[in-house]
Formats: sequence, C-alpha cells, structure tokens
Amino acid sequence: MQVILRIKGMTCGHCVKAVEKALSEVAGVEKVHVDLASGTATVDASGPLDMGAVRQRIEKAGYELV
Ligand SMILES: [Cu+2]
Repeated sequence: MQVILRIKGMTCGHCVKAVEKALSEVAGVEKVHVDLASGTATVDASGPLDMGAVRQRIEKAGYELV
C-alpha cells in the first residue's frame, strides 16, 4: 500500500535524506520518496503503516508529521 505523508520543517536536501532514513526504518516500509517542494513523503509499505511509529521516527529526526 502507498501512503502520502505531509511533513513540516524540511528546508534542504539534508532534511530530505534525514526524513527518508527515518521513514525507511519503520517496520514494513519498502520505499520512500520525499519531495521537498511539496513537503510530502510517499511511502510504499508491505502492509498497514503504524502511524504512531511513523510519527515517532519523524519527530525523533527533528521534523513534524502534519
Ligand atoms: Cu535541511
């Protein structure tokens, strides 16, 4: 399944890499694409995403799940 997340606080390519890394560590996540311009992350996962875990990873990396 594919989920599109809105993420606040990303300002540069480093942020994109940090968010991609954070999201790729969530269980079941197979592919992550972060778009800086729109502030979104497209996540492909093998099953339903644990949104609590997603939020935790993003916040730990220093960003905010909108
Ligand atoms: Cu940055």
